Amino acid sequence: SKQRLKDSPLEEEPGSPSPLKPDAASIASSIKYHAEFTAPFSPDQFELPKAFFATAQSVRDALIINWNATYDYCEKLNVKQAYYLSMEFLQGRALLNAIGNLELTGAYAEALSKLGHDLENVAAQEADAALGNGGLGRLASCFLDSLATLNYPAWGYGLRYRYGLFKQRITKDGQEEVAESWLEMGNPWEVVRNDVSYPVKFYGKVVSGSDGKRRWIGGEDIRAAAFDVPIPGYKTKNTINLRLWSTKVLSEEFDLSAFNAGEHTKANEALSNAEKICYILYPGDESIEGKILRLKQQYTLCSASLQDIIARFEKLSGKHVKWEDFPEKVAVQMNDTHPTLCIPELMRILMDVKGLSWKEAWNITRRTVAYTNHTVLPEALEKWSLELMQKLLPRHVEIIEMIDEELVGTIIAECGTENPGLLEKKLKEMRILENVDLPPAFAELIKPEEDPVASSEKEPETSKELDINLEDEPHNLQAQENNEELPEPEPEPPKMVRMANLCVVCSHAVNGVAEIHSEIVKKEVFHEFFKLWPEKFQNKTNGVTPRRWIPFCNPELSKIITRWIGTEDWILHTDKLAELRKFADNEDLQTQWRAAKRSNKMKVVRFLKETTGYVVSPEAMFDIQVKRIHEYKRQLLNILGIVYRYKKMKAMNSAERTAKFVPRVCIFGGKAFATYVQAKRIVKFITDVAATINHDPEIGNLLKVIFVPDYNVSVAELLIPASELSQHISTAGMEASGTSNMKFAMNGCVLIGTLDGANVEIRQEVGEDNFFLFGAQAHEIAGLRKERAEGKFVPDPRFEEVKAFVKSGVFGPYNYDELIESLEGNEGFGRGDYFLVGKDFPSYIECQEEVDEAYRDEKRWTRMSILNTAGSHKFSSDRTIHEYARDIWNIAPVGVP
Ligand code: HBZ
Repeated sequence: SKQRLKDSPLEEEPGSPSPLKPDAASIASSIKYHAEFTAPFSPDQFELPKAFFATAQSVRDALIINWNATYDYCEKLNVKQAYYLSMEFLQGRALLNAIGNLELTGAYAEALSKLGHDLENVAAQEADAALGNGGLGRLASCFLDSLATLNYPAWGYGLRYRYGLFKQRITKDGQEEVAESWLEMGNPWEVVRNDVSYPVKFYGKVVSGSDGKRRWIGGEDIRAAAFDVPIPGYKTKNTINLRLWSTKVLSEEFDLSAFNAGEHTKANEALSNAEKICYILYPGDESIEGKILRLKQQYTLCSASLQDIIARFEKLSGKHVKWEDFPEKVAVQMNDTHPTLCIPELMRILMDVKGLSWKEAWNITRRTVAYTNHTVLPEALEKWSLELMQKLLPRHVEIIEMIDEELVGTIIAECGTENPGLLEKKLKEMRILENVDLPPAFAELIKPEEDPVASSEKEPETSKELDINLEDEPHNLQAQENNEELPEPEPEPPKMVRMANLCVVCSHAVNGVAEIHSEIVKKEVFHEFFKLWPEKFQNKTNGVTPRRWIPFCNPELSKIITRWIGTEDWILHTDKLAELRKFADNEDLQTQWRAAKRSNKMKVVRFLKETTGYVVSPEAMFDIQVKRIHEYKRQLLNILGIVYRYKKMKAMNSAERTAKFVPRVCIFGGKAFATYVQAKRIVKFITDVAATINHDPEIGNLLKVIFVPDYNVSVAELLIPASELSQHISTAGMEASGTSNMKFAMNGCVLIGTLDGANVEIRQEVGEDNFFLFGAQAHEIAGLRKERAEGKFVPDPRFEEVKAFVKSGVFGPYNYDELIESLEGNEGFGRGDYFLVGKDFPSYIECQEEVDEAYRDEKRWTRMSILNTAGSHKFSSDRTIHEYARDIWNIAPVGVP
């Protein structure tokens, strides 16, 4: 492992420490200092956990100097800054990334070795900061790295969850979730800012002041306190800030007399109510309490961040605050709809606190905020119960209602009233408020046919659901007073706030995250909005930080790349990777390339033995699918393909088997959302298939299936460099982009995939011959589903054969009927193969045969692998961030001197 660090392409020439950089001796003394004075461990030992803590503290010292300089410089220049608001930041570990960016990897390795430790073992002590669950959160973290590296003035804002995304255990029953207590050993990277906190209010009511202004009063007040994390850029002094909010009680809310009277829980009630907001990422939201908690989380992020941004703007404006200049200094990017409340919150602060008019506040807000969409799945587009939101955030609902009313006016003005059917359709699709009557001024204009009075007398469904006191409802009282025999009322559809529509209406820019996704956003998801405001819609194809995802996780390959390109500049200018193309057939490069892959595979062989007990052969092809478990990502297609392969193998004798099949280790990893039953069944199924195949003596090393437990950023850093084939096989049109596909390609892994998300662009860049394509295309999906629903789909006999094999019970006693039934029938919930596994199955298994054939030809495969790395240069998040900075945020780099 020391070798790995020595081999780092980022290392300085030995013996020539930069005058500005500390050498190993001074680093060692800094680590010793922290071990003695700041690490929260017993004095008599220097074991790995303490070594990690002391090392991280010493790195933090170095970062703080740059961090403060960046802060001061941006304040001094008072330039426009970008603020990236996200409910998730999936940072992973920070130590190797920080010293890599500081170009101190070699010096730290040497210093630790003087102190009797190995850097890699020390780094492995760090808990992953898993404040995110998948692509969206990891994207936010990659963006921070690029923002810092490219010297952009920017901040990240998020929440400091006490427990990160759950730890996944695999038991005989499948996935089990365990709390991820990442802060337990302390977090050496964060700095609590005792002087930075803001009040955040919930509930209460809105009143009109004597000046006619609306005021939000009463309710529950908590405080959001700032914890800052430094984000160093690579080869630059710029170190930006990730500010995470933690919640606590406003002031002395501890009820001393209750406590002294023995009512200990009651005494602490306010504190625990405040603190629980930041307990966990994704509190279960099946219950009303869970929903309220999640909305409180979102509002806390938005309110505290905006108060902070506004305070900075006012401070830097000096005596004369020109609010119309706010968008010249501030760009707010909403990472999906989760931070949507920053729209009404900014409006509220500007109007109710700063005294601006509606029009002024609206203009400022619209020019400030922008929205990134990450999903086209209708069920994933966030909606909140209007009633719940009204209780929790009454003033924000007033503002949202006003925005909705203005939108209705715009739609009517654009569409006219001549064609009421068309107008109604547009209003239904575009309004922010769903199932809510039109504002009175407009209701007159487009009177519906039926009697509106009758429907207004119905009891709102949501009131029942929310257990809201209906006694205050005037229409209800009247029904009781009249004592009439009312017919059983039809349940009314719940009134909802559609967050995505609010985002689109109020943002000056709306972007998708890959070309195909941005097209779907314009043509389908927000088609009516696109027709109204085409200029708002953009594409920003995702990217990943090349630092973490090539040199830091794959130093051996990086050394080879640097050697062949002749410079390590490719780490900053990834377009240089394209130069590898001309050496793709060079035998020397090919030999070195294969050796690096082999060495990375060996690390995974050891890791798999430690974590799962399975021993796999490094000679086999490493075939990997790691991502959140979701039906649309089709882990089921992959595992059924494996079942098919296994069944074929069983029908052959040993010689035939070996001749026909390339040995494979098929690795799965990923977490299923705790309440997503079908996804958890898929996990259980994979582990059952694995147990059967891996223990089948006839199969041996020809096929192994492994489910890696607790997939996270650190596991990804180990698996991706070792992967040879990786699977990105979602139903076309459903994966917005995917970002692991980019990381795999960068690490010389060949992809098998559908024409979906960023796969489309990856295939273009790496070349069609170097990508295994199969499956239906996005434009065919609707037709195929229709055909299916009409009972016209004829399944491939091989698919039927595989399903029958599973049903026969080969994989143990667990009942897989519901899983298999989801792939059968024509239509209905959990049936009818919505994700078209059966439709794509034949082309998938045929494509897998082509994969085997290509892999048998070592030179061909290595060439494909090299061309994947060479063609991956577009997918650096540096490129993506430059595009956001230029097209959406209008910010310019500032190099801290
Ligand atoms: O965002 C992912 C997309 O699925 C993926 O295709 C894309 O590459 C990535 C970055 O743009 N989306 C998510 O990760 N989404 C979530 O994690 C999510 C979290 C909470 C929600 C909805 C979605 O309420």
